[in-house]
Amino acid sequence: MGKKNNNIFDAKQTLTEIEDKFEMFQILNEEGEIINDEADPKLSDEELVELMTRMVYTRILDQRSISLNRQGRLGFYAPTAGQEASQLASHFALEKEDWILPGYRDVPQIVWHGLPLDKAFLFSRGHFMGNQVPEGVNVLAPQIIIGAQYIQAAGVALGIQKRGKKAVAVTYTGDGGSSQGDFYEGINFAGAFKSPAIFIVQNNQFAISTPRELQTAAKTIAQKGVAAGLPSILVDGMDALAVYVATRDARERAVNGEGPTLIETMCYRYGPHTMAGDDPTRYRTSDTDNEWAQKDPLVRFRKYLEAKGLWDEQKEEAVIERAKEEIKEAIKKADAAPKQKVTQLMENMYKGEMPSNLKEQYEIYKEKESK
Ligand SMILES: Cc1ncc(C[n+]2csc(CCOP(=O)(O)OP(=O)(O)O)c2C)c(N)n1
Ligand SMILES: [Mg+2]
Repeated sequence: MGKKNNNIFDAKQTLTEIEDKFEMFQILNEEGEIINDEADPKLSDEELVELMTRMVYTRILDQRSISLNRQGRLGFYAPTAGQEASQLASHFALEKEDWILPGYRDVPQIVWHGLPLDKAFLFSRGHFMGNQVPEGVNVLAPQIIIGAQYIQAAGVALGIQKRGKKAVAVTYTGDGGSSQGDFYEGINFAGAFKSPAIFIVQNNQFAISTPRELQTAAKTIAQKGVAAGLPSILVDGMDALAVYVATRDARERAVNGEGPTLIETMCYRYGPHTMAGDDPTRYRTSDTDNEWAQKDPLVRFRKYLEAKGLWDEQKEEAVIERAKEEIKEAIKKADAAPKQKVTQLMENMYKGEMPSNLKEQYEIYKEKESK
């Protein structure tokens, strides 16, 4: 019980009223049943199958990436299992001309946007060729600095706006990212300019080992958008249909000149933060893990599609086989890339004249590499 005070204005009530407005938007329940008919996007059978295919494929890509990392064949990797609906159903609402500004966990979205898989693997290895994006694929390199992509997205969206293009800039960060200064600056800037941006916060409950409850006093992350004047929504991030609709609507507003949206997707990462050695059992209980497993985005969508007669074991097996085959080919292609030279790294950084101290080092490496 708080101490009684003599406040004239009930600011606490204003806060409570705003916070209580953010109920979680859901269309498909855990049994795979539509519980919100009005919001059903009525995707075609083909689209439903495509979205399921991408989620199954990406779960396999995650498993293979973890295994390749353990074999020493990949470098940096941030697991994605549990976040497929959040990542791929939001991406499914986008168009080819839209720009994606991903965080380090958002490799699946940029792969489905057109980044060749072997390039994603080279990115993981820290190879500069992994960041050489083919012409016409509108993605930036995954951002490692937490939240920095939010400011960049505000800039890209402003560029799209100034050129009068019918496109959006979509960016992703995590619950932890929403505590960064860059997060607030990005949403505020885009809000002020009414730029066509979509800001997605994938709330997977943890920033490495820091739980969401310790991250912020805000009851939801979605409500943070209100302060910047953005339409904001809290959505069930394990529900592909809800994530799709929230993103589709945000895109429609953005290209119609109605400005940016903030979307919080409530989700969970099943694996460790990255493959660099954190142990989730030290900060999460298996009870919580199991609770979230019940909400699994693939299980739910599979049930929905099976009931419609659109999915079965054979279809799933075929996707898994194709994924494994393509991953094998892509890693082979990544292996065949020329070994990265230190001098190349430096040349890529400095188009013009290098500072003299680096120039000295450059000459040393050039000499070494020539042997
Ligand atoms: C500016 C900055 N500070 C700290 C870090 C170290 N760091 C890497 S990941 C991470 C947690 C981010 O959590 P969240 O935003 O919830 O994303 P998630 O990894 O859960 O997807 C931190 C603090 C960083 N990369 N950049
Ligand atoms: Mg997180």
